[in-house]
Parts: sequence; C-alpha cells; structure tokens
Amino acid sequence: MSEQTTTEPGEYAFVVVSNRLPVDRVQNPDGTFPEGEAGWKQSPGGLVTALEPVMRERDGAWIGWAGAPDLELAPFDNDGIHIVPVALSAEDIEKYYEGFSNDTLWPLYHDVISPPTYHRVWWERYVQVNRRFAEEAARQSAPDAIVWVQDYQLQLVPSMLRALRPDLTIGFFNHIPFPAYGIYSQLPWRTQIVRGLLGADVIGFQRVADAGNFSRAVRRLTPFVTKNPVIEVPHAGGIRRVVARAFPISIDSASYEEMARRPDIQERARQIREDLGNPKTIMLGVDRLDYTKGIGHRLKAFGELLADGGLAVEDVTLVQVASPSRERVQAYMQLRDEIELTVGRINGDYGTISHSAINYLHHGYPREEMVALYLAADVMLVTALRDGMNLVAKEYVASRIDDDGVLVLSEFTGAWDELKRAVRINPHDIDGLKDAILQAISMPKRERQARMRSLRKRVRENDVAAWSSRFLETLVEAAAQRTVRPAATDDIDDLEWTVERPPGGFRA
Ligand code: GDG
Repeated sequence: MSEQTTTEPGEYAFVVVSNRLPVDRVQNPDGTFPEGEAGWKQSPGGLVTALEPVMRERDGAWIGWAGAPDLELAPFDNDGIHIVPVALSAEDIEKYYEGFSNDTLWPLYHDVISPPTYHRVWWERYVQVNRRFAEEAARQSAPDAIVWVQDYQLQLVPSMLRALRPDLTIGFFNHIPFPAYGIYSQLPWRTQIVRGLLGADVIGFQRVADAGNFSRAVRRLTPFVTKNPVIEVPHAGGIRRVVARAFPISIDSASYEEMARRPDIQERARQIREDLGNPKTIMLGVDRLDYTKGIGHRLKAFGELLADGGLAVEDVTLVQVASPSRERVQAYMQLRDEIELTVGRINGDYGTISHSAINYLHHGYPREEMVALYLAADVMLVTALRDGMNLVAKEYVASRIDDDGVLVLSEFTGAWDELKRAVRINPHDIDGLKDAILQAISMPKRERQARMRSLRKRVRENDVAAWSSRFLETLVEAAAQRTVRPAATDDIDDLEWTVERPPGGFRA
C-alpha cells in the first residue's frame, strides 16, 4: 500500500470513524418516520458521552453506518456533531458485517468459543467496505486532523487512510480482545489485518495482555522491531513509531450515580423487588444474547444449585436480561434456542405457582430501567467466557450508591484486571461458580460494603472521560514523534507488507 493517491482535505479537525453512527433513527411504532421532526436521536452510549465535549471543542465529525440497508443519506448536524452516514447495501451487511465482522473476526478474537467461518468473498467485501470508510474519513478530515477509528469492523482503515492522507494523526481502539498468536494465526488474512492496524499512530487495546498478543503477532508476521510499547514501522524512507498499549475503557460513572440517586428510579427498584415477591436474594444477569457472555454456564450453575438444595426457589430469583443481538447470524439463532430451552427446563423443574426460578427477558430496556435493576439486585453475575471489557460490571458498581451488592466477575473479562475486589470466578468451573454464588449470597454486610466501596472508587477514578483523554493525549504525543530516524536498510520497504516472518525468524 503506497501513498500515491491523496485526497483533498475536508474541514473537520477531529473525526471519529465507527461501524455504527452514534445516533438512531427515531421511528414511529409502525416503522414510518415522524413527519416534520429531525428523525434522529443520540444513542445513549458511553463513547458518545465521552467524545461529545471533544467533538464540540474541536469541530468534530462522526462517520458511520446508520443501521439499515441502502440508506443514502446526506451528512447532517445533530447536537453539535457533524454526522456523516456511510451507506451499506444488503449485500455489504451480509458479507462485511454479519459475515466477516460477526462470524469470522468476533468468534476468532474471542478465543474461538464458537468456530469462526472463513469465506474469501466476505473478506473481499470487508476490504471494500473498509476502503469506503477510509475514503470518507479522508474527505472529511481537515489538514493535520486527528482521526480515531473504532473497533474490529474497521481494522484496515488506519493504513488505507494513511495512504490517502499522510498528514493525519490516526488512532485505533479495539473494543474486543486480541487473541494469542496460536489462535490469531488461523486467520487467512492475518498479515493484511496487522498491516491495516499498523497504519495508526496509536493502537489501543482493553488489556495489557491484548496489546502483548498484538505485538507478538507483529513479530511473527512482519520484520518490524518491537520495543514495548513501540513498534518501528519502515515508512517513506524512515521509521514510523506506532504505539500499541492498553487503555481500559470505562463508563460515564457520574451519569449512573445520578440516575441511581433519582427517587423515581429508586422507587422503581423497590417495585421490581416487590413484583418479584420480595425474595431474600435477587441475582441479575444483563447481557447481549451472545455466546461470549457465558449465559449457559450461569444457568447451569444456578440450575444445579436448585437441584442439589444449595438454593431454594422461594429464596432466590435470577433475573436475566438477554437483549436481542445479531439475530440473523446462525450461531446466535442457535444460542437463543439453547438458552431458552434451558430457562424453560429450569423454570419447569423448580418453579412453583408463586415463584419462578428465572425471570428471562429477551428485550432491550431504557437505561433508567437498567439502573433500577442494578439497584434491585443483591448479586450481579458476570460470567463471560471472554470479554474485551464488560461495561455491565462497571455500570452495576457505579449504580450502587448504597455501597451494597456483590459483583461476581469472570476472570476472562477486561474488567477483572481492574475490579479485583469482586468475587472472582472461572465460568468453566461450574462447582467454583456455584461456590462463588453461595459466597456472594451469604457475604456479611460489612464485607459487601468494603468491597463495593473499593470497586466504586476504581470505576469513578477511571471513567470514560479519563479513558478518552488518556488515549488522545498519547495519540498527540505519538504523532509528534512519528518519524524518529531513517530506516537502517533501503530495501526494508519492500518487505513491509508482503513477507511473513519465516519459522526461526528473519535473521536466523
Ligand atoms: C463491546 C465488547 C466492551 C445491554 N442490554 C441493554 C443495554 N445494554 C448495554 C449495557 C452496556 C452495553 O449494552 C453492553 O456493553 P458490554 O461491555 O457489556 O458488552 P458488548 O456489547 O459486547 O460491548 C465489550 C464494550 O464493547 C466497550 O468497549 O466492554 O467487551 O464486547 O452498556 O448496559 N442497555 C440498555 N438496555 C438494554 O436492554 N439501555
């Protein structure tokens, strides 16, 4: 990939590129759009909240897909952010999004919990769609602008964009894990993806381990020198420094605290407890219905506790919010069937007329309702088999303004690296998970409070605003020292993107 083509600069000094736009189209219940209204509503994500101030301050644009096929929409302004929709056809969605992003990269990057599917036509479409995003970013960005690319759907954008606009400062953040090389190496396009990412000045990961896995992949697949956290990439006759390190993402913790303090939300939490029959213990799971979240393992442990008398259905209710996700991908359809079969069995076997064991909710809810659920729950179960971060764990902690409640947390989440006062579990160890649930339920109040206070402090100190400032500061610094010295050899450029490190290394 060379730098022959350049694009005329645009006018935005700070550009975010993500698969989805931070706004949702507002629809009437019948699917039509309200006449005379803007028709767009900001989606309530932490990322938007964190970046909004930066966007306003620096003349920001956000490039992404509007979420429905074949929407050819002109750019528009929404709440101070310039929104630039990228159109995706039904075939783009099928091959680039549902296919390569969600059925190849997602399972591969989550340690092949579900087998990844490799299709060359999906890959080709991934390349095409990434190019479209890169071209749009090149068109929108002002001279020397900062561009921040988000997530695994767009891993080729950094190098495509650098080729089009060498003046830009480019950051990339990967929201999901980056797997160990033994797993990553399955990917037929492993070198191209690494090469795509290395177009950035800073590549951010959730965990130190993810950044380490990426650097090891670079060492195996390219001849580039890595000096943690810097990777030296030959470029235009010199060396370009790329920083690859961890920036654990977080939530807008103040907004969760604020919601938790609202009397109407506290009242709703009381109402939820009452509607559930005021059991001694309410346990809660909140997840997108995804096979990485370990919902089946959680249900198995809970079902066994009811079966062996460790728990009684009169005393404990599990509320499981499983919000609909990727419903057109085969593995997700199958997962839904499995989970719903298990829930039905457990409720059939252990429920009574007045008590269901599991309150299973296959819906999305407003954020206020989620906070009421967090406040109502004595025990929060986060049993992911692999998770980049897991924001739900942080949201639960931030909402517990009463310093009460117990977080049971899988060690395979990024959140575990920070939230060490949670009750740690290995979700594959069902007996261990059962013990942890019993420990959480019977934990004395003093211990619950001590743990929750420390967890809350941690989440408050590293909120999403701190996360984005740290990333952007690193990005600006890295860009300032981008080219540090001439390359040691003239021919290294030829090696740049074409050669994988042979077994035993380049200089064996
Ligand atoms: C990816 C990575 C990483 C869920 N149901 C409802 C609802 N949610 C909200 C939660 C939370 C978010 O969705 C889910 O975030 P997670 O972090 O738990 O998981 P992923 O969706 O898999 O996110 C993950 C994250 O990116 C950020 O980098 O942490 O590892 O996989 O905010 O509250 N929100 C509402 N109603 C629902 O029904 N309002």
